[in-house]
Amino acid sequence: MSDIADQRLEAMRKFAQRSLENHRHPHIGEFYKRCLEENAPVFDPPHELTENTFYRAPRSDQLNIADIACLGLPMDVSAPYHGGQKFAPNALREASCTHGPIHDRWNVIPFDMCRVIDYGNVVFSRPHDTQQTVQDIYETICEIDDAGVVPFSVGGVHTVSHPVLKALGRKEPVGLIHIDAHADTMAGEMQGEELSDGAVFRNAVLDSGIDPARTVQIGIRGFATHYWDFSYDSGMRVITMDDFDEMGLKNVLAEVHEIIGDGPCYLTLDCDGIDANYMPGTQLPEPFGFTSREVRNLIRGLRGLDLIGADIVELCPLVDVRGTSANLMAALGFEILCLLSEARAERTGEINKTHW
Ligand SMILES: [Mn+2]
Repeated sequence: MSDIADQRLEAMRKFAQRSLENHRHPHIGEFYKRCLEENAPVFDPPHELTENTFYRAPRSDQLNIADIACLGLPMDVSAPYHGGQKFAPNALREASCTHGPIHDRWNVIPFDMCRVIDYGNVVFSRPHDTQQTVQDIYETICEIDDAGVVPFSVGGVHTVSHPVLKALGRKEPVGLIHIDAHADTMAGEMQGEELSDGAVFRNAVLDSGIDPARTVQIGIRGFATHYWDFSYDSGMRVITMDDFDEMGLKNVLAEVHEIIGDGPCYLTLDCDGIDANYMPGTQLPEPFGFTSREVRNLIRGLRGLDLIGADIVELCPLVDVRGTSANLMAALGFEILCLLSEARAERTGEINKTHW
């Protein structure tokens, strides 16, 4: 072999020895070293995990030493078609172990910006009682918010977002980015229930949780569109799936940023906003929706907004197909965790590391 070839091979051998501690992005190397020191499981292969938590965050109920609380809201009542959404938090914990801890485009590490915890699942006092379950969620989110902690909730049916927003909007109604096939603003009762997953955002407006003038609903389509007069009457911006196709992502994002502005806002992601073929695991899968990349890029485009909380709802593992829906939601959930971490760091000027 020639000298030059030898030298090249020698260089390749050196590259091949580079370990994660010595990553070409120094902050990744530092994070990896810290995880080794703290026995943090975030780089462990999934088959070695004995306990699943959201994105392998430490399990804790100590809000006084947390910045972001990931929690399960396993609400299974008030949906029109079928239940099973209560299994979503645990399915998402399991699916989340192959997502993160480093954002693959921005190299952002939420655990290096915020103290992230898995706060567990809320235990409902009367799980078949819609009113009481909504009240239990409201009280839990008030506690989290009073502690200055950002809630990242995994439902449950979409009904959970109403008490969350009622709690977060206590001082002032917040802005809302709502990704969904359905606007969920229907008037009156659904199957005898005012607090249904079809009326979440009407109820959130009436309880001063959200400001309709700072609300954008994106991806709206399908069989129930005649129910959404309240969205238009109250001044929400409804961007249907057809609008999205005609406007394109760039223009949609420009409008979202203009409507939401600098004020506090919340992101709610109903998984049926995503096309039924990418998202079979939900109660009302809707065709003609977002592809997985479209919805990811839409969420990424929310970077810079002052997000004070978020949720993922309506995942139903009982009708999922080989875990594809849970896997996609877990991937999108990590995108959201990155946004929440950046927004909190920016808002407070604080950088706190998660410790295991
Ligand atoms: Mn919904």
